[in-house]
Amino acid sequence: MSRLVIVANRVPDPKEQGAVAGGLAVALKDALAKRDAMWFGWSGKTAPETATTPVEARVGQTAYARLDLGQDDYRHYYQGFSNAALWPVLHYRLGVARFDRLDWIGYQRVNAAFAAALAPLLRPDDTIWIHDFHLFLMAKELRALGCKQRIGFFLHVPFPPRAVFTGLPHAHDVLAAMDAIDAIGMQTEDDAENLRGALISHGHAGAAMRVGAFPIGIDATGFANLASRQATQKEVTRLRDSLAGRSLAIGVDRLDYTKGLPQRIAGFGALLSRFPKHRGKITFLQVAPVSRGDVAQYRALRRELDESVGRINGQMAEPDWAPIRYITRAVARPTLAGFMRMARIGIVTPLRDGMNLVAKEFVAAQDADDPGVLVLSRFAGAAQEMEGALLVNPLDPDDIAEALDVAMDMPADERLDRWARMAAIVRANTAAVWCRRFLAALEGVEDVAEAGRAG
Ligand code: ADQ
Repeated sequence: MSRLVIVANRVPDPKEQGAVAGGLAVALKDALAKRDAMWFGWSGKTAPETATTPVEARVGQTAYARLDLGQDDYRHYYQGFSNAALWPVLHYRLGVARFDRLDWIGYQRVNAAFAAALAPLLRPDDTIWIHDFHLFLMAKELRALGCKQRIGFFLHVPFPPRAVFTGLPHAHDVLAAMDAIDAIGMQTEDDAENLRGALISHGHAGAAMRVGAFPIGIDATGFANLASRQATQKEVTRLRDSLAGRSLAIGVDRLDYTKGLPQRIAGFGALLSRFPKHRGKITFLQVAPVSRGDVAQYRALRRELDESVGRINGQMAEPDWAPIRYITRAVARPTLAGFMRMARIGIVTPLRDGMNLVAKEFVAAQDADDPGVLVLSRFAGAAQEMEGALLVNPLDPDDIAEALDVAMDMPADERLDRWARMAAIVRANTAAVWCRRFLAALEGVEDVAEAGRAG
């Protein structure tokens, strides 16, 4: 089998893989166990200048080639065009986006620099799989250097309707770069349709034919085992004891403005004010470690959340009960799995999300004898698959409050029925299945859109 070259913005240090194994590394684990592979991308470190030659390492049959980013490139490519322009636009948030010509120039420069550093390492029969919005232009740059290998691309985040996407300066250049890709994977059929529409209206009908939906999954069995093993661990026992028999609702997100945290907090507040019978009966634990703390929009969000959590706790708390527990530090993954299993309600209400793996993790973590209820945003990709969830409009705190009220009162047989439907999907469409389906489309099947629908 040919070698698989995985290209991602961020490639963790192979020596630390066990500890911080990123989501993508987990999703690709099965594929990488079976064939030669190379990871290529940013090391996560900065240097005065972007390196031209990557630092190489090898662990088993997997090679790693990682580059440090120069300060200027970090600022314009990563913080600028990727995080301040593309991230909000792709999540339908034109009003939050910040555009600067220097950011676009930096984005082009880094995509070209990555291609130039990767090209000499390639073998003629490699299969190249590029991940996510940081690297939209890289396939085109590789082609310009003469690379003939198959190139696939997967977008982990949503793709908005054309009218939103074209608010991005240089949207046309981003779309044109997709001509160089053999298979373009999206999380949902809606995202795939949006991208096809944008490509066709900009005269790239050929690329539109190669777009398909490949919803990502998790290692469901692994996560379920992790969660049940944790049931007797110290942190989990401490939390259980502290609840004193109250129901737990849990939210787990990076602290990001796409995750709908202010509306979620308001929705929980509305539950307590509109349905007072739940006061003192439920505790909401939100874990949201700070991310991208050096970007202004993220600092403002943090202040807003600090204030609204404080206000609701101040108004509603009793001497022996605070309605919201809010943690902005990271919590270890096994502990989170144990917390999820204990929760009566999982609250996953992003304003937009490509998939949202927390929704699937919450389902996988449940105890099959007494499962909890998932309250899920209709605007997360996961909503397409999780029809057993209580679907809500994440912008509407009253809708969230009403769903939480239903979840609190839901009889055991309905909980079980809804959960079983979701669990069957989470177990069937795992990370390994996702990976196999995308690679089959990239390496074999001619019609990517058809391969996407077949799944
Ligand atoms: P993210 O935006 O990072 O991913 P998500 O899908 O929820 O969002 O994945 C996050 C992962 O990190 C999950 O495995 C989760 O358990 C973990 N995580 C989240 N919050 C955490 C916390 N507080 N502490 C510890 N771990 C935490 C992007 C897209 C998503 C898409 C994924 C995968 O934005 O829509 O589902 O890629 O394609």
